[in-house]
Amino acid sequence: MLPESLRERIRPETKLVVITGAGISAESGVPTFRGEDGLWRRFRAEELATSWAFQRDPKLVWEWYDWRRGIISRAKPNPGHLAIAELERLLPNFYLITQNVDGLHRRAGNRKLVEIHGNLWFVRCTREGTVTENYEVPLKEIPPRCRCGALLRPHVVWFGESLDPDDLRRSLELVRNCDLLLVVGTSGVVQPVASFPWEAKERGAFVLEVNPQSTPISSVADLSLRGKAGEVLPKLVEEIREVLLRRHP
Ligand code: BV8
Repeated sequence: MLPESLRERIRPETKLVVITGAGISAESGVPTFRGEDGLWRRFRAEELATSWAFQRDPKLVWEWYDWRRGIISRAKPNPGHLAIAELERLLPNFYLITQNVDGLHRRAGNRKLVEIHGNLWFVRCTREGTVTENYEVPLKEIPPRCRCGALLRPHVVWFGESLDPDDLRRSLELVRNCDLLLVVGTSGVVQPVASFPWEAKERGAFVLEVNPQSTPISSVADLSLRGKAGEVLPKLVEEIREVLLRRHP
């Protein structure tokens, strides 16, 4: 499956960065954003995942998050998630940047990761800013409130909001210094993560895309594997393990 130009880059010290999007959770039954299943009622994510929508109708926004939390609470990490957890065990210089807020990478065993758009199992007080874990499904009270009485909001990055500066700085540093960038299940539309493959490529990284569809990232990718993450990634990991064993016993 892998060309020699990639196999020769696979060594024990290879700096591998993985970027994932909603596509990797599709086989776990979690709706993607832009797939035909991306709509909730008649709303697009960009309409609900904003501070404006929350100010206007916090009940509606929380009903959407409660719906998503319900689906994700019944979902399990799939072979795609498990393959990425295996890569973290195989390569010491591994890091995962996920746009997904579903927490499935953590449940699959990844620890060296940044959830760059947040995690919907964490809530934040809109007055005090305190962040707490909340696994209540369904939520008893919608919209939920902090003990101080103020509204709680999902601890995620909404459209129009800036990413956590430390997460952004760290992610850019990793992407700009990696040997291999593996991009899985993202449509490459949402900034600033969508520009990361170009950051890596400009600094000589090999960019490998896994996606059944072509995306803007396909134009900068050295190789695009057209298939589902849950089917392609386990084979990819097997091939990487074999190269490591054969060439670096
Ligand atoms: C910001 C958390 C500073 C919430 C999310 C420049 C130009 C235009 C607009 C902008 C710009 N710069 C900034 C913006 C605004 C905006 C943006 O990019 N808008 C887009 C829509 C154009 N960006 C922001 O607002 C960011 N903040 O830049 O702050 C600033 C602020 C204002 C103005 C300027 C600068 C914040 C972005 C973060 C938003 N929060 N999530 C929540 O989830 O509730 S984004 C959310 O949507 C997800 O986290 C994810 O990132 C994104 C969805 O994208 P994907 O994950 O790629 O999923 P998608 O459904 O699109 O695609 C799935 C793919 O999987 C497909 O390609 C499909 O083929 C594939 N697939 C399907 N099945 C499988 C598969 N692949 C493999 N296996 C399968 N089985």
